[in-house]
Amino acid sequence: MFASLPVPTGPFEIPEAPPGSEGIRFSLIVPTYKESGNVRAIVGQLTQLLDSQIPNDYELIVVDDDSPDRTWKVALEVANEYPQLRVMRRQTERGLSTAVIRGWQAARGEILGVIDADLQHPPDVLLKLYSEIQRGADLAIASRHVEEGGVSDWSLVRRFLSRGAQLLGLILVPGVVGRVSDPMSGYFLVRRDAIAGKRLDPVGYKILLEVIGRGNIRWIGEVGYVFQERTEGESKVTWKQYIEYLQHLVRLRFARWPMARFLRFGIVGFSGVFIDMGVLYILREFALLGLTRSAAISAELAILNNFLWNDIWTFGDLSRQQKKFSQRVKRFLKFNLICLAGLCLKLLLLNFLFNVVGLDEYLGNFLAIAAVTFWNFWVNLKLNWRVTQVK
Ligand SMILES: Nc1nc2c(ncn2[C@@H]2O[C@H](COP(=O)(O)OP(=O)(O)OP(=O)(O)O)[C@@H](O)[C@H]2O)c(=O)[nH]1
Ligand SMILES: [Mg+2]
Repeated sequence: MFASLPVPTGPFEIPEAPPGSEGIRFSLIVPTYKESGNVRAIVGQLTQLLDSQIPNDYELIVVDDDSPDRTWKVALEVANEYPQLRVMRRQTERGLSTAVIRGWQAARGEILGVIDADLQHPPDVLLKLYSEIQRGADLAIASRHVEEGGVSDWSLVRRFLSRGAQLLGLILVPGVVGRVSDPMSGYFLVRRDAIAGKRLDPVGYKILLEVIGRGNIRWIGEVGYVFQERTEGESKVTWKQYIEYLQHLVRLRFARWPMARFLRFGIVGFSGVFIDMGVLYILREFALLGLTRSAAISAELAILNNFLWNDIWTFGDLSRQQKKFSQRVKRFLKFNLICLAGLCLKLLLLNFLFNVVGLDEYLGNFLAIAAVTFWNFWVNLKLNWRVTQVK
């Protein structure tokens, strides 16, 4: 019997060139956990299919997490009959996404892929995915939400959860989730060079999000498929996967969040508080102006202060590219508008948190300020200090 493949260690990073002497065209990972009843069938079907198209130029890698039903052992037996099959048995790590990456790290292919072991992903779709990559796609995804796609017999609750998760993803990381119709798909192929050398940081089940979020993916192809019912073994999806999914979205959000810039923006905002308070004090104590007038003047001066620092420092690299006086004035006016909208948003939010949620008013105020800071920053980055290419 063959020995199992050594498990790669260290960071989750795919090497630029395949390990060992010779590369091949295609490596397909089949992650398994308690799939002893499926592994023979899936390997048989995949081999038949790939032998007809790219004989001797592919490999299948079963990555099993030391399943108690000894899936790895069954897979090793099957490997005696199928020379293209290699088996990796992981005994220290666990989890679907990391299993796929460990498999890819050991893979020799130029094109890397993943398919479920439980026959829910119809094998024949693989050739369509493969031809998408041949046509030039960096990533080819089997999708339930394009033509010819669907789910066979899902309950209303499961459909709802699946779509809800997608919507949440769209809100948190539109630049990742919004690029594809089925971001939850676990059936796809990707070019090695699109993800090689990138540090992947997977949590949970959704390895595709990681590939789109951190890879260098320009062209994405999608192929419809119908998610089949399981006939052997059982699902491993529990509430834990939903929590991990959330955690993953937040990580991806911050991976793309311009942290240094945001910190500068926060510091500038903080300085504005002192200007606002200081000027208010001076106007009230020494100029003896009315409260409303004093507060309006101090707020506007704080806005001016924040604008100048943001223009010079926070977004300095961007404003230097458009430094005409008229351009600065325009930015200042826009900044005012965004601050005003932020103020309205803050009042709405505070009212909601206090009157509807029932939070303490100071806690509510603090949370509203935090939320509006994120909002202000993002809108300013996207709409105000953005460099437009149009001349
Ligand atoms: N190596 C490894 N494989 C896993 C792990 N969890 C799930 N898998 C495999 O990943 C694939 C997808 O898991 P499933 O539990 O079928 O998830 P699903 O297809 O999204 O959900 P169902 O429709 O409920 O089956 C299967 O081939 C599983 O055996 C894991 O922790 N480690
Ligand atoms: Mg499944």
